[in-house]
Amino acid sequence: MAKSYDAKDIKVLEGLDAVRLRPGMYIGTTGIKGLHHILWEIVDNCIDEISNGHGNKIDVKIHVDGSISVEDNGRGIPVDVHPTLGISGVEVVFTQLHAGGKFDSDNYTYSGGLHGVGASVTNALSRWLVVEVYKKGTTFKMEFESRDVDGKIKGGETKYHLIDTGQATKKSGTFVRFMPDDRIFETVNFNLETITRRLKELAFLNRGMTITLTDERVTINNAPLSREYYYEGGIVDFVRFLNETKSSLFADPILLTGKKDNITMEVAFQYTDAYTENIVSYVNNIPTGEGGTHETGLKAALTKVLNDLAKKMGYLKEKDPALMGEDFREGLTAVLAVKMQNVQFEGQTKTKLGNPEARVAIETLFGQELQNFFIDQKNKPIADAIFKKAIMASKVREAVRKEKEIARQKNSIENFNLVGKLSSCTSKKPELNELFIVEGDSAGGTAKQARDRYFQAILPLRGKPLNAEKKRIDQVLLNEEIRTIISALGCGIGEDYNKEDLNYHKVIILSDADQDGAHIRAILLTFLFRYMKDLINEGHVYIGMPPLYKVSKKDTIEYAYDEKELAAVKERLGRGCNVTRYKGLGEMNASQLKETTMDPSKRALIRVSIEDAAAAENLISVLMGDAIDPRKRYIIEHANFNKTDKFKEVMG
Ligand code: TTJ
Repeated sequence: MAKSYDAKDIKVLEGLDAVRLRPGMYIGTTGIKGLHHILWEIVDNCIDEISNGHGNKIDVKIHVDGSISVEDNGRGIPVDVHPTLGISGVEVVFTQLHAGGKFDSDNYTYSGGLHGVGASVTNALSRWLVVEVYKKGTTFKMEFESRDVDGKIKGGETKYHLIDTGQATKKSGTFVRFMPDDRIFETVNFNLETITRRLKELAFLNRGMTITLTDERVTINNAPLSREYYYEGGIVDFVRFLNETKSSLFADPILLTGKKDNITMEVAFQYTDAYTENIVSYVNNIPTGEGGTHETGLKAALTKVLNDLAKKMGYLKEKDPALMGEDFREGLTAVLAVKMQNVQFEGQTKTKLGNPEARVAIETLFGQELQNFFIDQKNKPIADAIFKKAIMASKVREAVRKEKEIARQKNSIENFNLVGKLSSCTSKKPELNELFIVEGDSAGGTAKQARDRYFQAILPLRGKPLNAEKKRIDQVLLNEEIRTIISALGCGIGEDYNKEDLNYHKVIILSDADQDGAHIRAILLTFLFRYMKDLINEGHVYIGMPPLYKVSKKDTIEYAYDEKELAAVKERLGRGCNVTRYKGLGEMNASQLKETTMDPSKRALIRVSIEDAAAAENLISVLMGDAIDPRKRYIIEHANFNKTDKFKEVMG
């Protein structure tokens, strides 16, 4: 039976004024993040109500005047009068700090940690706020406003107390509309994409909820922009969404759930042929970007249970060494959603779960459920796929380890053999030095003639061994050219990467403007992304840009890097000019290559940047993966490095 709940249950801890005085104490910042925070304070109430089994729909609307409204179809905030405060439940919720059912663990099962400062904070920081409660066949209404009281601007003042408007309705629920105060916030411009992302996430995390978003500031075909999110599968659909651009190893994500010591766990996961892990975790719908105890428990159970099963089911022999956790997480996409009380956040951004009991509960629950899942014979094909992948990952790991060892030895003795193909430069100043990685021996030869041997080194890539479709990264790593790159750069790979040892501060990839060239470039970037991420992050990696066209007229020769430039050059030179399209680097002679591509005063380079690791991983998996459609899409959108983001180096 549901517990009775009315205005007297709402705990009152302190008054409101402090909020306007120190907004940062309550919402972190008065920037764009804080602005959205006061929206999430409202939305959280609706999520709580629906999670407790009352209602199934939330509608968020951004209005033309810049205000925003949120409506649910729950039971409606209590309208009866609070016995000691003598005001309605609605008035309590919006005027008393820390008031709200969520802090009463009898009526509300979980309390949030990130938000949870209460709707009164939203009210205090608004120009005005309107509430309607639909209940008992009628519409209740109350308004709040910001007001000048004795020369002091106050927020969340009662404009009029709760009234029964007499407006009949069959609806049940709560509607709140507010105007954030532009004297508090640096900006009051709600961001459509920020709100979209969070509402979609909430819809994934709360299976069966319908969440709509309307932005009346934006019209499409005379109708306001509107979006709707509803996921029957909840976090299973979330995993599907995360894996959309990847090739999964089995059709449907696995869902495992459980409850222990008042901690509930929901995990959905699926493996793809990618090499990275993607674990997304939440506590009480709050993202835990830095992970924490719940994730630790999940990983520990995954490693332990799968290792046990690997031996029991015969994927590993009794004497084989156990696989490592990372082997079982290669290609893993997982969403972990935990619900618990008294959440403690830690870490730099306070997005890391600290509660030790969460580790224990999740390790136990996930371990049990995972074991049960694989005991079921009909899941054998899934086990086959996972263990095959993990065993392959362990072999790659072993190969990488050996490779590092070899590289280390070579470094300590002499790396004469390995860098044999490298034409090094004479300067010993890494910050000046440039390494050109050039596709093909013949272009490499031309580049050698074209370079300034004082600071430009040339490493020709034969290309062939790299050129096969779908090379695994371990094979790439064993490739002799790649090994040459590693020893030429001198900075080590993976955890051994040390920027102090880097021999060249510009690493310039020079490949043909065709499919093969694009592929070699993608493989090199994949390699650098995975094993020398900081090299990219610190801006050392560049793509060289040979021109696509030569335009000549009598003694004049000009170059164009794309169609637009070609048109401009043709116009400048006028009638009777001769255009040739370069098919590859090999068609240029040394002086042409120097002039167009290598001479710092004339060339153009594209600096390879990683906006963030996630985007880069996507780029890599799109370019390297098996999922044909996303790859095609990607190439169509971003195909030609030569056309986009070109910049001329600024000469010092
Ligand atoms: C209803 O009665 C039982 C305990 O929960 C009560 C309640 O307050 N439910 C509730 C609050 N549903 N929705 C809200 C709510 C909705 C919005 C849009 C804003 C606020 C502050 C609360």
